[in-house]
Amino acid sequence: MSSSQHSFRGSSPAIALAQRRSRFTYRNLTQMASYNTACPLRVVAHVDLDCFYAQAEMVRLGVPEDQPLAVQQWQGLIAVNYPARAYGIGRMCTATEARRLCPSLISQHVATWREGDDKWAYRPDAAENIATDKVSLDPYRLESRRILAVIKEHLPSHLQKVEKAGIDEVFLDLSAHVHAVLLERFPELADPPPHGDSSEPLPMPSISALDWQADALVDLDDDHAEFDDPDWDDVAILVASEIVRNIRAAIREKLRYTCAGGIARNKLLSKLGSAYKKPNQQTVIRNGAVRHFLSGFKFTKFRNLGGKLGEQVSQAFSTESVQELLAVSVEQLKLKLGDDTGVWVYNTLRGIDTSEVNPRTQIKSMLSAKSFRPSIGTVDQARGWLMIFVADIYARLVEEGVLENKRRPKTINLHHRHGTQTRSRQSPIPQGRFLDEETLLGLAKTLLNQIVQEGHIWPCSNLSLSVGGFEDGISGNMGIDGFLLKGDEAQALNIGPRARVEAEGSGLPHQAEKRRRMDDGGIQRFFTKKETPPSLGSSDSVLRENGGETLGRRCREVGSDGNDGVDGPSIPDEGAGAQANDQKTAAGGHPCARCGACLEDSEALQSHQDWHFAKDLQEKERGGLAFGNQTSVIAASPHSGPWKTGPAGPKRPGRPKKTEPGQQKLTFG
Ligand code: TTP
Ligand code: CA
Ligand code: CA
Repeated sequence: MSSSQHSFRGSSPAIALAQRRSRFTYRNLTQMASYNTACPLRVVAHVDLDCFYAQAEMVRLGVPEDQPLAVQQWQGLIAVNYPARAYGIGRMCTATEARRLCPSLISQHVATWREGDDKWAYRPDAAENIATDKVSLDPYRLESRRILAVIKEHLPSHLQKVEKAGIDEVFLDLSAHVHAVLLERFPELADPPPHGDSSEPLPMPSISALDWQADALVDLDDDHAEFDDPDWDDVAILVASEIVRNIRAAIREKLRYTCAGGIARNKLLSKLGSAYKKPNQQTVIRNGAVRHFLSGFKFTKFRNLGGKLGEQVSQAFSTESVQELLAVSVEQLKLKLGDDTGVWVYNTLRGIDTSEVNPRTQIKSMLSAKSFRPSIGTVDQARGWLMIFVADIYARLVEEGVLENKRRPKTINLHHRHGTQTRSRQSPIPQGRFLDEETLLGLAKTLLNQIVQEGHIWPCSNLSLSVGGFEDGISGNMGIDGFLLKGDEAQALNIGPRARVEAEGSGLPHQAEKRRRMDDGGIQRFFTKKETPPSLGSSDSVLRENGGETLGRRCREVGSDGNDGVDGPSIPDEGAGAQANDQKTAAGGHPCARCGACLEDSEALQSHQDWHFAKDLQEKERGGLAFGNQTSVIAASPHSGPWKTGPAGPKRPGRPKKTEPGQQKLTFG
């Protein structure tokens, strides 16, 4: 990376430095290079786009930066830019309320698929056509990929560890990259340790002051002082901060997007950091500032502590405050929460998180669905929707590498609702030949015919199509050329028009972007954002499992905590959503017996229950997998790094075994 020695100033006299030793060892330095998650010099960044969909629309439409703009979905808002937030507009507002608050607001409706049309498009009348349209998030996915590509371009190819953690966010483990920069800038670090003993402390950094430039630098804890000489963890985080600043500048310059960054020693802290100062800023949390930084938070804002677990903890200890919970001993936590969870919570409150930044995010299944209001009543209508679902799913299969035969699904499911009755049919997807859009559509129609033959299936209030059982392709058996289909070849193989656009437009070989399994620490599988059941007015949904696109239904619809979007709104997770809805149930409405969500009317309740149904199907499909390894951290060991990992994951109370819920995302499009 480009050297910016100017960041380091005020070198201390070498003799004095030689006598002082770092808190870190040669072994710690080596651990950085291997992305050891227990390495005390680890550096992780989180980058999150500002008001992402809103920026995507601003860029697409060439809207001036100070123009208030919101992205509308039917009558609601799903993203609000910062100029519009200044008028008090947030995701809680309806489009009408928002225009009242700011008459000059541009309220751009998301693109939609339309019944009878085989492409998504931006349509001026989309908001009024909830019955015939289905939201398409493809434009944002495309931008998301371009942003990811810029990020990767700005990291050395052999030293990158990037996890796409949502449609507009990534985690970067910068440890190995920073390690390389440190060796370049401080050649003394390349010397062998005294006596060949890697547990020897490193020499102190040959600098005494760090120039943090304009970053939001979180104040140090009381027992640390700004005038203390920096140690290697500070220098590492400074270098990481430079890298992030460069990446943000590149995204800005090449694609015109602003984003926020958080730089710290792990995912937990870096994610809190990126949300700390928005828009267009980056926050650095040095190790010496962690306690101070965290003490001001409610722990329910922490990654993985927002849902049921957070709720359980706050009930058990009658507080949501990190500060207050710090007084609770690990024994007490274990007593109330179980051993693993207790230890995990104890560490999390102290900013300890050894979960991996994991570039592998393999999709397990994809679902495209629509609830009909009014219901549909003919086979032709249903077939029209199947075409849309297939186009929607196929576009994502292309992203997954289906054209290169890298990954493909094994099964296809159709789910149909008539009144209170739900039917579903599944069929295998023939393997051994190229999977195209027409094949999928043919299979979907066959499934529909099977349902139709049963009779008494109209009117239909919900249809959903899903593919699952993803498998890696057989590319290992053939030369790579056999699978990288160029535009013409794709055409010859009768790939649908949409897929061709994707294949050509985005440069297929680049699409070979690896989707890898996200096998983050077990706790994450429990507690990261889950899909939220659609509720009031939710008319269509796309269920994905990829640890990637994080697209929730608007909070207010499931009873949010009143988040107005100003401070980085969160998608309500299962727990929070259900809780809020429980409270609303008392006030009337149509409660869901499964999760307590309170729906506006019986139709909305039905759609919502369809969601549960589709979800259950998917769960069943994934069945066998159990919780993965869980990182539990508490003991310090000078040789294995300050933290050690253990195998068992915390048990989620009262829930059946579930696989990798951290990867499940629901897109209500
Ligand atoms: P976020 O990153 O949560 O929010 P944001 O990017 O709009 O704003 P911020 O500057 O605070 O980060 O979500 C990313 C995108 O995901 C958002 O632009 C729109 C979509 N989204 C929904 O569709 N529904 C939701 O409830 C949320 C939270 C996001
Ligand atoms: Ca964002
Ligand atoms: Ca985000």
